[in-house]
Amino acid sequence: MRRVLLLLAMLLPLSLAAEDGHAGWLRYARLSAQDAQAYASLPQIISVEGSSQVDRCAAQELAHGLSSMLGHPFAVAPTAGRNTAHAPAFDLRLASRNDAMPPESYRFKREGNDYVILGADTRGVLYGVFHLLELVATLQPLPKSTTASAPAAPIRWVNQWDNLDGSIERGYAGRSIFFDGGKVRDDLSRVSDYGRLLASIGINGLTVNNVNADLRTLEPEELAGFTRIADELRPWGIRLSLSIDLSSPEVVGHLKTFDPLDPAVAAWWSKTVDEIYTRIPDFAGFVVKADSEGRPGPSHYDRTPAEAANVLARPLQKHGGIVLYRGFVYNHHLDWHDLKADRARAGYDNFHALDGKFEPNVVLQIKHGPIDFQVREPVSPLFAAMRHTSQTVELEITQEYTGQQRHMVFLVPMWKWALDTDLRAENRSTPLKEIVEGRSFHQPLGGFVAVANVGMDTNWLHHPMAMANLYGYGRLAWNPDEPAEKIIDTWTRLTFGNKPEVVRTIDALQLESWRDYENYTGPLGIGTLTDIIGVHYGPGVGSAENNGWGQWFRADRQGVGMDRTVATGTGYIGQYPPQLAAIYESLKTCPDDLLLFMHHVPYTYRLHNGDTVIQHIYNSHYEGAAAVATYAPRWLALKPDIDPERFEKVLELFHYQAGHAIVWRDAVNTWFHTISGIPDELHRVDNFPDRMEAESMQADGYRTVAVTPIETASGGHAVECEQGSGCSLSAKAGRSGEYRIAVQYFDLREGNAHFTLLVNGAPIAAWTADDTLPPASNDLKLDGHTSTRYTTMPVLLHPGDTITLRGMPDGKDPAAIDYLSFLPAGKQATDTASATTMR
Ligand code: GCV
Repeated sequence: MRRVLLLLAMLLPLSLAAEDGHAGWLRYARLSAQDAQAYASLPQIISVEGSSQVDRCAAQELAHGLSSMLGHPFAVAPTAGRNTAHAPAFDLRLASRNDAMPPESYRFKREGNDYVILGADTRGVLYGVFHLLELVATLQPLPKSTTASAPAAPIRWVNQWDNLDGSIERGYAGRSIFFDGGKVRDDLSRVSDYGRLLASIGINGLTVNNVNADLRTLEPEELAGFTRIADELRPWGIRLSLSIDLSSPEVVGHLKTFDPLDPAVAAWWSKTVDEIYTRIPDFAGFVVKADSEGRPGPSHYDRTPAEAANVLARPLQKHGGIVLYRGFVYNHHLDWHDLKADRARAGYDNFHALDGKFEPNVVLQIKHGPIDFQVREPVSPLFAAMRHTSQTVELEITQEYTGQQRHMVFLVPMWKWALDTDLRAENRSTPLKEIVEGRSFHQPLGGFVAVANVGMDTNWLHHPMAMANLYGYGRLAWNPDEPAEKIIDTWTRLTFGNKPEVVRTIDALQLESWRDYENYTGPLGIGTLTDIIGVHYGPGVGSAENNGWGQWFRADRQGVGMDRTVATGTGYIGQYPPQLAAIYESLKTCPDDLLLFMHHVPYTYRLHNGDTVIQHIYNSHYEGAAAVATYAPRWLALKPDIDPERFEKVLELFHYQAGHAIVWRDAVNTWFHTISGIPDELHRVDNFPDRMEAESMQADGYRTVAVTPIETASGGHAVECEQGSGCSLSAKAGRSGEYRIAVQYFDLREGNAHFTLLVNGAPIAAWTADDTLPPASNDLKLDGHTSTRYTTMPVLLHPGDTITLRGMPDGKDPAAIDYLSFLPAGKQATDTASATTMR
C-alpha cells in the first residue's frame, strides 16, 4: 500500500491542489525542478542497520519523504544490516559505545558517497531522519558532518484529555481518535498518523486518557484496548502511558480502601502494574491527578501526595516506568471574602515540604503558571522549591483559555517567556527551562509535558494555524533555547511552502498573535477575563469574582488587582526566591505585564509606560482588536500562493476572529467603564455612533431579550425570532456614502439559522450561522461565546434607504441579532471591523 501511495505522490503535478491539513507539517511537497537540483546527487538506496520496528519506520519515512519531495524513487534496501553494497546509500546506523552519544541523539556524517545518519539508539535514528527530511523541505544544504543533536530532557510527553466515551475535555477539534462508545476504537489508523507527527518533533511519550480518569481505566477489557494503542505508537518510538484514578484499588480491585499506606493497596498496585507490563512491555507509566477539582486523593486518609505517588512508583521502577504526579492541587471552595486566601499559593503550600520525599522515578508535573493556563501568568514558584525532586513543566497546546482554535494564538513566545524566566533559586541563575531539564538541581529525570487534545477533525486541531503550537512545543521540548522566530519559520515553510512572501507574512502574523490576544482579552496579568465557570471561551469578566474558584482579580470602584505582596497581601510573592520576590514585591520593579497579578492598585495608577491602568485597559483592547482586523487582509494577499481549501478555511477564521475580538473589546471595556465610572479619554468606550441597535429597529416577529452577562451585548439587549416562518427588522439608513454593514448576531450550535440583508428590498448579503466558527463547546445562550459578526462588501447608501434584515431560525438557533454597524468604506473606521471583507 505504502508503495502505491508513494507512486501516486510522485505522479502528482506541481500545483496548488486542495490540501485538507491531515499531513500537518509532514507534507513532503514536491520541490521545483530548480530547488530539487541541489539534492540531485543524493543516494537513492536506503540501508538500515537495525531491525526494530522503529528502524524500519525510519527507513520507510526517509524513502517516502525524499521520493515525494524530489520526484524520483528512493527505496529501502530489502535486508537489514550495515551497508555493504557498492552503490552509494543513505546508511541508517546505530552508534557504538565508542561514539559516546547521549540517549536519543543523532548526528550526520559523510563516508565517501554514503550519507550516514548515526543514532545513539533507534529513536535517535528516527529523529535524525525527520531532521534530514526537514532540511530538504526547507531547502537547506545537507551538512557534511554534525555534532550530535540531543534532546534537552528525557521526558517529552503529550497528554490527551480524551474520555472513553469519545468526548475530549477541552478538545476543540472533534471527537477522540482513540476512543468511542466506552472503549478503544476499532480503527486506529489516525493513532498511527498522530504517532508519526509526534515522532517527527521528538515526542517519546503519550498519555491517551483524561487526567480526570475514567474509573474503568484499569479494568482488564480496557487494558486490552490500550495494548492496541501502544502497538500503534511503538513503531514511532512513543511509549504509552495512562492517567489513573487513585481510588482504583477500591473501584476496580474491590478492596475496602485505597489508602496508599495499606499493604493490600500496595500489593494491588504491584499486581496491576505487572499485568500491564505483560501486555505493554514498554509502558511509560502513570499520570496522576488527585485531590484536585473533586478527584479522590491521599488527603482522604490524611496521607501526603508523596505517599500516594510512591506506592505507584515502586512497582513501576523495576519495569522502567515513572509516575508523573500533578502539582495542580488546590481548593476550589475558597472563601472569597478572605483577603488572604489565594489559589496561586496552593501548589507551593501543598508540595514544598515534600521535597526529597518522592521515589526517584516520581516526577512532579507542574503547570507553568500557578493558576491555570491564563493568557499571562508568572511562572509557578513551586519549580524553585523542589530541589530534590525531578520536575516537568506542563504546557497547554489545546487553546482552552486562548481562543479554542477559533482564534489564532501562537503560544511558543508565551512558553519561551515562561521557560526563560529566571527564578533565581539560591541567588543564582535558575531559569525554568534549566530546572526542568534537571540541570539546575542535578535531577536525573525531568522535561516537558503538553496537553494537545487533537481530534477527529481532518486537520487535527481545527485551525490550520494551531498546528504551529503542536509543532513548536515539540521543538522547544527538544531544545528550549531555539528562538520562536526560527521555530515558526520552519513550521511555515513545511506547512505552506518556501515562497518568501508567504513565509514573511505567516511568520509575522503568528509571532504577533499572542500579544494581540492578550491585548483584547486580559492585559496586565489580570487573567484571561473569560467565563471561568463556563466554557472558557468568550468574555465573561465578572465570572472570575466572588466564587470559590479563586481566579479573582478583585476589581471594585476604586481599583483592581490581587494584592499578593508579602507586606499587605496574600504573601504569595514570598514563595519566590528572594531576588525574584523583591522584583515582584515592589511597584517600582514589578513588570507592567504582571502588575495586576501581583498588586491591587487604583485605576488611576500610572504604569511604567505612562498610561493609567484604566486607560491602558481601554487602549490595549482597541489595539488588540485593530491588530486582529489586519489578519484577513494580510492573508488575502497570499491567495495566489496557498491551496484553496486551507486558504478559505484560514480566511473564514480570521474574519471570525476580527469580529469576536470586537466582542471581547467591548465587553471588557464596558465592564470596567461601569465599575470604575472613569470615561475613556478617547471617547470610544460605550460610544458607538456607527451602530443601530436591533431592539431599536422596527420588528416583525422579533422580540427584545436581555443578554447575560449584560456587557456581552451592545446596550445589554438583543432580539430573538419567535416565528418559525422567519422574522425581520427594518429601519431607514439615515446616512449617505459607501459603507460596509457589520451585522452582530448570535450563532448557536444546535441549528443553522439563516440571515438575509436587503437594501430597499434588494438582497445584498445572505449567510448561514453554522457551527464551524463559534465555540467548539455547545452553548445555547446569547452571550460572549456565541456573539458573531458578518461584514458585507461596501454598499452605497442614501438617506431614506430602507435596511431590512431577515432572520430564519433553525433548531435551537433563534436567529438572534445584537446590532448593525455602518462602517465607512475606504477608511479605517472607529469600529475596527472595517478591515474585514465580505465572506
Ligand atoms: C482536565 C482546568 C481545566 C480542566 C482540567 C484541569 C486540569 O481546570 O479547566 O478541564 O481538567 O484544569 O488540568 O486538571
